[in-house]
Order: sequence, then structure tokens, then C-alpha cells
Amino acid sequence: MQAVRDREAIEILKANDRGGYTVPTSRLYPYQWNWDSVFVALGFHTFDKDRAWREIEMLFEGQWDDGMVPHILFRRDDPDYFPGPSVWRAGGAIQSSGHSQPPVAASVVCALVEAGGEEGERRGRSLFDKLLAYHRWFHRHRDPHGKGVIGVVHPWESGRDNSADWDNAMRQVRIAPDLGNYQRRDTAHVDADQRPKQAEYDRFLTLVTFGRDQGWNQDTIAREGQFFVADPGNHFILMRADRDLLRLAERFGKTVEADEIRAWLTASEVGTNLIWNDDVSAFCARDLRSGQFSDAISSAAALVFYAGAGSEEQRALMIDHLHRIMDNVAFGLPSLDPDHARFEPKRYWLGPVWMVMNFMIARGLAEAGQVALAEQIKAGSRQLIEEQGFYEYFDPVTGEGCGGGDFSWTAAMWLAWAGRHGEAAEAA
Ligand code: 9WN
Repeated sequence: MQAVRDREAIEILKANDRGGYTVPTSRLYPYQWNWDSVFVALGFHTFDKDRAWREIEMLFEGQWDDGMVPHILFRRDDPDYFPGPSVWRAGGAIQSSGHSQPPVAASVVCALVEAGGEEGERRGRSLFDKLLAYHRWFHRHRDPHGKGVIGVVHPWESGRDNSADWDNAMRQVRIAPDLGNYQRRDTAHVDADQRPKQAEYDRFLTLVTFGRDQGWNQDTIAREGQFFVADPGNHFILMRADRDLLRLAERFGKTVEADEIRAWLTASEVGTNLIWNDDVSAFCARDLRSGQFSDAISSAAALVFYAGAGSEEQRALMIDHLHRIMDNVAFGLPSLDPDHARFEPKRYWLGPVWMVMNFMIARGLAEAGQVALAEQIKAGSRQLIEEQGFYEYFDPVTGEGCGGGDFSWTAAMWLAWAGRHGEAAEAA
């Protein structure tokens, strides 16, 4: 099975290659997505190092002048996806969406550089300034008041689109009256029961049209937009990426930049307390306008270990939650606590298991000495792919593969992590 799945995973990455960048899967997602591409680079790196670097370099070709790396790059128009470039009307040399996605790039670049080799050293070094500009953009525009916690201006920016994390804030979003009769394309490719609901799409679109009408002025969007919510996912992922960027800065002798990054980390350690919800004893999303907490414990909260964040007490309480949640499902880690009223095992980010989340969560747990939990998550991930193949996400109760098939980041996570034995192999 190992050899068969290895071969299939390589074939999927090759088939989804569009000439130096990879689509998440054909038809459903026909463009280059930010965090997908970065994870995909880890997969390519196991059999074609040059192609791995190319993936990330092509993503950064779409970087905006202000440092932002958009969540989608539209290199060509494709009627299979909505909303496409004519709706977003954003970007420069390459048309793009108007906000970002989880900033995993510095962490993967750091892993590729540390895997060794002169070529990796050279290509990592030439990406350093771009990564630094990207992180500066996140700290400036997604933490405009310097609270030390990262917000998202659209659920799509979190990469966890219909998570229960956004429920309170999304309820407040007044749907734009002029959305017209737009045609969703996602439900033409995937069972509607496994996708976000129409009311959510209306709000997703409302937020896009607001940003577009502001000419994608990020200050105005964060200040006046209808949605600005502290995201445990992007907060913890950026913290980890800051630590990895710092490793690169030290390696490349960038001392001034290293001090700047250390200051971000100090601020983030303080800011982490702002997303600790005492009512449920967990890290939760929090509306940055009203201060209101979400009561949902999503898989993003489990990234606290990956970030190397939180107090001893907070971390211990999160471990208790993880044991409870893992005992509740056949395959972990579900994207939402099964004890939450909104849990739906097949609906996208309301329950299903996602391989890229598992990869980061397991890595953080292993680093924190929680080896048994980390192994449990990795073994479950491996079994899901072995039995079902390379689906977009998986039902944590039945193990059924859901969403799109032949999925690039699932294939990449197999090659770089779930399908490999031993810590060394995990470094890619
Ligand atoms: C919107 C590509 C992307 C992932 C996201 C996932 C989904 C898009 C969509 O697909 O989002 O960005 O149209 O549903 O939620 O994490 O990057 O795989």
C-alpha cells in the first residue's frame, strides 16, 4: 500500500501542476492558492527539490507592493470557480484576491533550507526579504492597534471558511442588497451537504464586494469592514512562522531584522491571552470590535503547541480538551469539537479532518513532548489516506473521504509526513 500511495501522490502533484505552480485540485479549485502551494512544496521536495522551490517562488511573484501575498492568484480566467478575477478586481502584475491566507510560507522555507544543500540555502536567502515584507504586512494590517493578536477580515483569510469560529461575527454581517443572482460553482463539483451554506456565501460575497469598493485599502477594510475577528489559526501560525523567520534571519546574519522579529514574538506572547476564553477553558476566536468570544473549540486552538505559545496552565487545559475530543471520534483531529452544537462531520470546517491541520498540530504536540497524542493523530491520518485515498477532507466519525478528490495538499502531506515513518523523514 505504501508504494502504491507514494506513486499516486506523486502522480497527483504532477497532474495538478500548471507549469511551476499547482492547483489544489482540477475544476473545483483551478487557480494557485496561497497555503495550499506552500504545503505542496513540502510534497514536491521529497522527489523534486527544484520544483518545490519553484512553487513558492511563483506564489511570491504575486506578492503585492505592500508585502501582502494574496490567498488566490488568478493566472488565467477559469469559469469553473466563483468568485473569479472579475469579481475581486485586485492584484498587480498577476490578478488576485484581495486578502491573504494562513502565513505558513516562512515555516516551510525554513524547513527546506534546513534540509541542507547549497541550492536551498541560495533560494531560501533570496526569498528572505519577501517573507519579511509579508510578515510586516500581517503585523501592520491584521493587528493595526498593536494588541499582539492577529485578526482576519474575511473567513477565507483564515483558510477555515465556514468554521463555527466565525458564527457570531458572521451573524452581524448585513448581506449587501446588490449581490444579484450570482452562480456558485463549488456545489456543481461537490455535494452541497459538504460545502458552506448559501447564507454563508452571501456574506462571503458581501465582504468581497466591500473590499473591492474600498479599492482593497487594507486599513479601511480592517477599520470599517463588517468583519474583523481574532483568529487562533492565523495567530498561532504567524507566531510559528515568526519563530522560523527568526531562525532564517539568524542563519543569514540579518541582525536588525532579527530584533524586529523578536519584538513581534514578545507582543504575540502577550496577545495570546486575548484569545483565551475562560468560559470554555480554551483558545477561541474573538470579535475584535465587540470583544465577544466564540464558544467553539476548533482545531485551530490546538495549534498553540505548534506556535510554542500559551501558559503551562492553558496548555494543560488544551491537552485535556484534545484527549476528550479524540475519545469522541474514530479519526482525529476534527475541525470542530464534536460536543459543540454546530458539529457536522461531513460539512467542510464544521467537523471534517484536514491533513494540513493535522500535520501542524501533530508537529507541535511532538515538540511539546505530547508524543502519544501526536502519534495518534499521525496514525489516524495515515489510515484515512490508505483506506480512502487523497480526498480534500475526511469524516472523523466514519472515515469517509469528502470534498474534492486527487487533492494536492493531501498528496503532499502523505509524501512529507503521514506516509513516512520517523521524525527525520518529517522534516521533508
Ligand atoms: C476559498 C483551496 C482552498 C483552501 C481553503 C479551503 C477552500 C476556498 C473555497 O479551498 O477555500 O479560499 O472556495 O472554498 O477552505 O483552506 O485553501 O484548497
